[in-house]
Amino acid sequence: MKQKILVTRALFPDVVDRLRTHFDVETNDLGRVFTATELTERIADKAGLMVMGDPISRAMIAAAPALKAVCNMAVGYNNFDLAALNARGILATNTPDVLNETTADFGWALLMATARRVTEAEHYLRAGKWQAWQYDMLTGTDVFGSTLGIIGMGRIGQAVARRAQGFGMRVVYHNRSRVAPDIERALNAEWVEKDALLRQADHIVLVVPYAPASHHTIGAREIGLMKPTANLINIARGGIVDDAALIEALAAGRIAGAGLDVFEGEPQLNPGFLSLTNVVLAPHIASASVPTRRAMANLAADNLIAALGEGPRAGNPPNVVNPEARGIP
Ligand code: 8YV
Repeated sequence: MKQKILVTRALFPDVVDRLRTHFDVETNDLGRVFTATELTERIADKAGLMVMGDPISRAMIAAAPALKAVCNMAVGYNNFDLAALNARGILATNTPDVLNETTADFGWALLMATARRVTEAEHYLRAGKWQAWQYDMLTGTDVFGSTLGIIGMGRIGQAVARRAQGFGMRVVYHNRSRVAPDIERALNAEWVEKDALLRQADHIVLVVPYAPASHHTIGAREIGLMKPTANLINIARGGIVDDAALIEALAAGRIAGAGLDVFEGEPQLNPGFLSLTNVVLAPHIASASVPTRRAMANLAADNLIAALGEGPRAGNPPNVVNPEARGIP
């Protein structure tokens, strides 16, 4: 008899078909995400889950006695209660690397759109406000030749830094630990303290994973250190930035602008963002290119197939994030 798995959200049909060759697959055909209660009920008899960022809580894990693997279609995995998974010996996996370049591209899309006020310009045009060329119409900040500050120099941070070379930028970064000297040299990137980065950078890109220690990495104090002409870009996670403090600073013109793909409490967002003109807002789409989403889906499926003991990597999925869970019966 095939093991039972749940795919929590709509997915490429061919990837679901691939999973069906291995498992008895339950899908979500509701046209919306499961509520926590629905998810708890549905995972009760499952051996594995393919999850698209859905919170998997201690209570859900406790209600799923057969669960052996939870496989996120995402590189971030702060939606998992890892301590609860570890205690039960349940493997958790993510989808690293396959989204680095696409996510970095989108960071740059937000950076460019914010610095050069692209969405504001389009709204201006659509509203019929364009009467004549004016020397100060929609003037923004320069990207070429400016200083880029990257907070979080992991795989995606490095992909963001690589692109800066074409823009003749000075690159400073902050990370808990410095990256290897050869990588620093190749990226032409200099490690600096966080406060120094905040003071020096013209454009700041956030690419740190969410954890209690990174909660509100950027709050009122940090925004206060930024240049009044600086732009803040968040392609990491909601919760890395104190959204209320950011809204206040943007409204008061204490910094120039922000480009945001992620929000505290998303998909709800602080309504204060909606009345600001100096923000570019996106609904968590940094990894959303078709090839990348296909690669993420297939990698999450590879992980699930291997985690549940099928295929060439049986029992040894490529992207385990909690090796502590191994060996716990
Ligand atoms: C995912 C992401 O699309 O990979 C991540 O960590 O934030 C996105 O690429 C999203 O989390 C849904 O799983």
